[in-house]
Amino acid sequence: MGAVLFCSNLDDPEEWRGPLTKLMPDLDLRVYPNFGKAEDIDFAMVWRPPEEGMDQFKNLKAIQSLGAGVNQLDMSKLPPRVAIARLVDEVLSKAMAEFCVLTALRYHRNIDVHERNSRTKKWEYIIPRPAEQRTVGVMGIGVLGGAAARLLKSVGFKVCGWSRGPKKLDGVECFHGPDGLYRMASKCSIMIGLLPLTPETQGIIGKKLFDAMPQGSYIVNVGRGGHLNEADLLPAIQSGKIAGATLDVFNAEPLPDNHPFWNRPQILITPHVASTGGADTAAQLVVENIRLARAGKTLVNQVDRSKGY
Ligand code: NDP
Ligand code: OXD
Repeated sequence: MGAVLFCSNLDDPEEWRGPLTKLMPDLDLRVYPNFGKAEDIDFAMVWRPPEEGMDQFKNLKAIQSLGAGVNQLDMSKLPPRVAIARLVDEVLSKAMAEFCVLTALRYHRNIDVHERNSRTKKWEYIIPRPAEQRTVGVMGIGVLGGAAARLLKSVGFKVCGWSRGPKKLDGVECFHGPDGLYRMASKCSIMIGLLPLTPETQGIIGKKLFDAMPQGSYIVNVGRGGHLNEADLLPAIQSGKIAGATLDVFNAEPLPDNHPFWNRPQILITPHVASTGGADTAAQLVVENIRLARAGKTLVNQVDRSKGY
């Protein structure tokens, strides 16, 4: 039987070993870079592949991403025989939905303004509006965006969602396709980016989107840094078109000290913490995928490599 490689600069393999071996007692888990013979490896759990790539693993059948996103795997460098699966986990979905509601409510209830005012002893009464008068847009209504849209709805917001193909979500006004985004944007004063990063979605949060939104709107990007056209954000904030942005993901992480986004009162930076999965709950999926890969079957949550997500 083959061995499973664990390769991540972010995740602790020992947190996974217990839950995995409970479900698969004969699991041979090897942690990069101490994986022994490369030809033993037939399955890999990976956040970011090693610098030298995955070519040395000639018997690799499948990669289980340690994240919901897979862009960091650079699929173009992986042979077609290697199947890829995304991590889908209820803990991850719940945490992401919480983060989206938290950031939407922070803007909706003007907490960002009160935070700034409290630093300068400014007593400014801003009349709170009911959530029902606010429309929040979610770009990407898959597993995570769908969970976020449902929780936003339960708080009382009007919710719109955007996807690649047509979709129905209870109580959510759904849009799809390139034109659909800008039709949706005209209704939304808070926009949450929860897309996978692909050539089609690169730079999609930029001037064209900001221009389509109402004056004084808010942006929340929790997808990937590459979705934001960074050069477009500061002028949009300067002009007041965008009143605030919460950014959790960046092209370069950690965000470099000299990056112009630091120290902007209208930008809240969080260090890629919108959501994380739990090894305890996700181990079930990983073990199922190890078994499926070894049996030559399609994985659960297998990525469509032609779509890139
Ligand atoms: P899914 O694959 O379940 O959903 C993706 C959604 O995006 C789908 O609705 C899909 O449309 C839509 N989409 C993809 N391409 C396009 C396009 N070109 N135009 C319009 N819609 C598009 O992904 P998840 O919800 O599980 O995850 C989304 C992303 O969240 C991940 O890829 C990752 O980058 C990010 N993430 C961030 C985390 C953080 O902590 N900040 C944590 C976890 C994930 P359709 O339904 O038609 O296919
Ligand atoms: C993920 C992430 O993709 O944490 O899961 O960003």
